[in-house]
Amino acid sequence: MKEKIISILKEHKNKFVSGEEISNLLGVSRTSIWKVLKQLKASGYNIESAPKKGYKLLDDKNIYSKEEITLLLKSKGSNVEEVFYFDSINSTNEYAKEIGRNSNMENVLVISDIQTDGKGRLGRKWLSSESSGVWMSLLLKPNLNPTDASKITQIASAAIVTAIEEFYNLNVGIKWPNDIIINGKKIAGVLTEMNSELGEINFIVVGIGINVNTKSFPEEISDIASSLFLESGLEIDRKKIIEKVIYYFYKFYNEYIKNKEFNEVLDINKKKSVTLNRDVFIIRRNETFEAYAYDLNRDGELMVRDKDGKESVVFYGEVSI
Ligand code: BT5
Repeated sequence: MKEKIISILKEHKNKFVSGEEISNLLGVSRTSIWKVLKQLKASGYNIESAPKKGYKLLDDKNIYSKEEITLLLKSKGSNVEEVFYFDSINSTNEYAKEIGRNSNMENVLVISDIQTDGKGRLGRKWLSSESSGVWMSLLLKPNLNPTDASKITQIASAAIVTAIEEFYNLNVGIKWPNDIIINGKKIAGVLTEMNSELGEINFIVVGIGINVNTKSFPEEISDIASSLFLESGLEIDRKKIIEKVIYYFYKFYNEYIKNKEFNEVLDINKKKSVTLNRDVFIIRRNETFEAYAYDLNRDGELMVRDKDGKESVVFYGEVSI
């Protein structure tokens, strides 16, 4: 109901629409409409009400809510079927995995204004306690081989870079495979987690964290982290970033799932790479070795050449530049 009332107010933007009209359009009593409007005002919507005239939506910028995000994604015809929104949650990836384990739902977006226990890879932390970033996870159930799951990370990285470059005049790089870098600092990261068995994927959760309007970082990461605001001086409604990232994610994802076409994503990952054409350190559980990273192969894996000229492919592990 909230969503429907917001849509009606948006259709009549800057014009009054009477309680009676809304009530006729939705087939519910004027009292229920009044109650919902009261809730909307309380959650930050700037709605003017005037006796005899009705209600007018003045400004809906910067409102971060389930209704706004659902409307935005629906109007753009994205594949997202359901949005779960939280003001605060431990980790959107954890919640999406929970849905994945307990339901048949897919193409679900879990989003939270803040995270109290955001996750990075290998048990690391993703700091997301400020409501200035985009912290979201998509639950997917692709018919893929588990060995192809790493491509989902690259699809997400390509989507983030493409989306950011639409809004900001910034040079965005990808540190293979999941770090998004501007001026040497990390502004976004991707965490892809998979639940699979016997060569089949049950579900994949791709978590995306983007520092959008963040003004400062805790000391532990202040040297390595930055935000789109700090790099550009531009403050932006986070919903715009969500819309574009989701749009490009599904554009690339559908191309890959339906047509097995991965070239555009690969091209972006290569073109934007800050890892290629240089010496890098490959860090694995028991060893660290230095090698020259010279290309990504067709599957997006990192191809390196060691000091003795021996070439190998890096599927996993940490790469330090
Ligand atoms: C990542 O891991 O970069 C994956 C980040 C994924 C975050 C999203 S937010 C929505 C979803 N829900 C979750 O719980 N997670 C996902 P990794 O490559 O391991 O990088 C982690 C490292 O980045 C940390 O050890 C810090 O050094 C650094 N870091 C932590 N918070 C950061 C931040 N906000 N901005 C930049 N760097 C950060």
